[in-house]
Amino acid sequence: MPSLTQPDNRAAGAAWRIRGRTIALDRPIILGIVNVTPDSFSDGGSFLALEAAVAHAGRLVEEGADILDVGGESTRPQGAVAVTAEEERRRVVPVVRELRRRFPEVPISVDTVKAETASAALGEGATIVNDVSGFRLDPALAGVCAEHGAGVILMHSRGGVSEMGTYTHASYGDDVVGEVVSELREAVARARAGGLPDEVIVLDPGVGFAKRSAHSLAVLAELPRLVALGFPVLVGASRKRFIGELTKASEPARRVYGTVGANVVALARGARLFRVHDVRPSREALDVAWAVLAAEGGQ
Ligand code: PMM
Repeated sequence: MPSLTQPDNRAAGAAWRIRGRTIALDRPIILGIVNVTPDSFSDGGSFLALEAAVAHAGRLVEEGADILDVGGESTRPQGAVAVTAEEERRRVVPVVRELRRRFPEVPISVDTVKAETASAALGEGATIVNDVSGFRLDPALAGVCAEHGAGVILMHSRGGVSEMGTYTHASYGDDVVGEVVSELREAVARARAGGLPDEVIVLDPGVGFAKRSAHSLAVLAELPRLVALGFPVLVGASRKRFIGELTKASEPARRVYGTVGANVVALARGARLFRVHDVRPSREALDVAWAVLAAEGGQ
């Protein structure tokens, strides 16, 4: 039975290099989610949407977010409609620009699968690209990230944007985690081929993406197998469907406690970055859990 805290993995990926700076992973790092999609802030691209997104981001920073993750294309199972690069840029770029101005110290990540959108956001001061396709969908994206010296989050998923949140490709053999790890190795190979150094790469098992609840639970339970690749690991369990299934909270906003539970166990299994909608609950829980884990072996 492996140790719950996996002390051997504690040192793995102790820092993450993103343009112009290094993020130390000697404590849990939280990415606060700023979704600028029509189902989040009414009309993406309008002044009101911009103001709402920036005000929301301000609350996330105040609650302890270390990084802001801005996305303009939904992958939600019930409403994922692929948007054009132009529409995505219209939603995301003004928000990135304004966040850079108002919170110059907070790194900004852009959640996109498209090189065009990434390039525009990186040009406005974003320093991280969060690609839920792990460089599968746009062959130009890795090169754009390399050009800008961006940090990258490579998430596991299967299929296109409109189906990756569904079960269309959720068929695995008897080792789900092995398949996820091996597909993420391929993502790392694509990153390297695009000219990215290993120090800028973070890996994410893609909870809920082409995964039924049992698959999501398996990747969280066996996270040390992903951590063993030597890259920092990010987990995005926040408000996901598997939490709703376990807690009977059908409304995503009511899945906060379940999210905290998933994040704490992921921390204990080696995750160091957490992408969440509700920052304060995870900030407090992860900081306390981290202090307990760090005291292991102490007096
Ligand atoms: N989940 C969503 C969107 N982007 N990015 C990463 N790296 N990991 C995730 O798990 C992830 C993501 C979908 O969730 P949302 O629509 O609730 O933001």
